[in-house]
Amino acid sequence: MTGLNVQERIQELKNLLNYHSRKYYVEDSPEISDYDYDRLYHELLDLEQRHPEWVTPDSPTQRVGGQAIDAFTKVVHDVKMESLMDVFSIEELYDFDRKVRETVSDGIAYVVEKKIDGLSVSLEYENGIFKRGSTRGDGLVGEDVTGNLRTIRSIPLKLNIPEGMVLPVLEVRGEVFMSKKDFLDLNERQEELEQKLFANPRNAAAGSLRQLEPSVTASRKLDIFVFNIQKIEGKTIESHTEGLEFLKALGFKISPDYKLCATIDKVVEEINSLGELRGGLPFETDGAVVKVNRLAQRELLGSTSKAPRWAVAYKYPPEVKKTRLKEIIIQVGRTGALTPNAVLEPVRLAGTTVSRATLHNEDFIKERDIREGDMVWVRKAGEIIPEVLEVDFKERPEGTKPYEMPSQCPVCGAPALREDQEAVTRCTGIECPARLFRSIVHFASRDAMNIEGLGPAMVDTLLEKELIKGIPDLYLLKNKRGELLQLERMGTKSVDNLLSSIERSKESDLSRLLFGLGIRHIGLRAAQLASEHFKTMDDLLAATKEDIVKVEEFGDKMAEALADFLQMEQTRHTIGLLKAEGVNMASKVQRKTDGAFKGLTFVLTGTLPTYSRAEATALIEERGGKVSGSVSKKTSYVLAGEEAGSKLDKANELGVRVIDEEAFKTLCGLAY
Ligand code: 0OX
Repeated sequence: MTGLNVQERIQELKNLLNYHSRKYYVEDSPEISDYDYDRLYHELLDLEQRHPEWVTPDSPTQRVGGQAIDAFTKVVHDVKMESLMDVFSIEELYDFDRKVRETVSDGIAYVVEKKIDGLSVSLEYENGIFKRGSTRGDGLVGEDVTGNLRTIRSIPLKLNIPEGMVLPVLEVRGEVFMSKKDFLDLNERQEELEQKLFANPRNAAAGSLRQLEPSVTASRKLDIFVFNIQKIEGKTIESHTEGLEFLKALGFKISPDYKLCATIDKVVEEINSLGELRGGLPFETDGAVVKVNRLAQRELLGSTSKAPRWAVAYKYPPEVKKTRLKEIIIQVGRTGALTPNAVLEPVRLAGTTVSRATLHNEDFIKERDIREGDMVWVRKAGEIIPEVLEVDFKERPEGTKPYEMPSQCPVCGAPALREDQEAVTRCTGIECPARLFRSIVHFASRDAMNIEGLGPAMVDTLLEKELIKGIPDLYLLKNKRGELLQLERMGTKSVDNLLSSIERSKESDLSRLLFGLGIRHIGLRAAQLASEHFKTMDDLLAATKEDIVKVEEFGDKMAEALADFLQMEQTRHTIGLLKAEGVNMASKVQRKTDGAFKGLTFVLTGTLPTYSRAEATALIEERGGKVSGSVSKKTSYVLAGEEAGSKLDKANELGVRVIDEEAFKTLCGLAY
């Protein structure tokens, strides 16, 4: 292709992609498949990489900014981003209408819109090109989040300005939000990764938009509805509806199904019907916004210091209903947590028919004495997930029994146990299909089998594509090289690295394997002690609880947990398969009784900069030293890393020497 041809093709691709992106994200009516879209996208990416001089900010490839920004720059809003006055009753709506009429006497019409529960942003365009976007902040000063807003597919980077029109300045306002489904999916992922959960879609949207790393925002599936022109030069607009239609034609996704109402009675009717509908919508609405339609009338009405006098937000009361709780069933989540759910006599609640509600956990049920057969009050918490509030004890039928959590996982039949300090009951089956994700992530982790490239995201993909159904399947992945190469972002090099890391893990010490099986109460150190004591997996499998309790530092609880786990059919099946694939089943640690550290006892605490606990322990034991779990006067050294806790205090108290990793390396003869 000649230079000119390349430039033309780039322009053509940009136009095509912007067009299809709008069809998909704004109009919800795609004309081409995702596959074809991706192909066009990659063609553009490729051409731009070869000709960076032709990359422009309106290119669809510029949506995911790779660079992190240090902090957000402040943006002073030229036109104040006002807030809305809230009303909570129909009477107050009539008051609002009366006040409007005191100033504007004739030809009043209102627009009723859904009030989207997200966060308000301003988008600035110059000659149709998206230049800057910011959060509302306090209405006068917000934060520059342009890079993050660029990742939202329904924000046009370039507007469809009609032929012959010049639009030097356009600033619009809209609400960035996350759909209910994407919010639930995000929280599920957050839980798996042991990250903080978001309380509601609004928080999730706000947290995702105010990220320093735009690629994180890009992964969060945000969306926007635009509902106001803040500033415009190049076109006169006379009414809100005209403005909305103009914005739609420019390529914005506008406030959906807004309604023009000639009277306040019609407004009330519309609000009531929206109230019926809203629970069933894919996104959260916390009310309805009523706005005077004509802009000249808005001018006359003006604003108070807080909000415009020409608009009001009606807030829906949360709905609560009483219904029969027919049965309590158990759902097993991907972390193995058993969550009790109420099966209800179906009831209409905030726009949907509710027949299930969460009961959270055992304590929630016990504290409220919720029983099968009870009449219960139900509400939608955060308007999404229905929850049982309380029992109407007056209506309790005869013969109900207090609820007991099951002692077995309903999915796989393995024992389900609740730890002392925890609220949740968890399945303990290593092969349980419900908790497979967590089991595999742990198995592959650094202190376990240390399989590089097999983090949570990769495990998720492998399970989703059904390339693995259990831990032992990891060792069969070498026969699925072709399928692995088809995965997103998996080139030859990464596939080969992953496969060789899996192969290498077969040689891991028995202690790593034991730790990797994820047994209750058996941490890294316990796994090391047990594996050194029994030497082989076969001997461990033959051991009774009484044999196991003899392991150094083992208490009753640990011995019982390990013995129970090793007796489970699922455990034996998995171990059998791992053995058949050639995974090492023996301890390789030869404890030296002499060496540089002979007679020395070390205690490890905190996180070391480079060594894992397992690595530091191995270095000590190779030199004939001992690692102990608690500090005493007999301790020779405390090896302390970051966030070292009470062990460090104890060492200082007893005058035990504390060393860091550098000093430890020197002691080991590993420093240069
Ligand atoms: C919403 C929403 C918010 C424009 C001027 C004052 C309030 N969350 O859906 N705000 C507005 O209007 C602004 N409209 C909405 N639909």
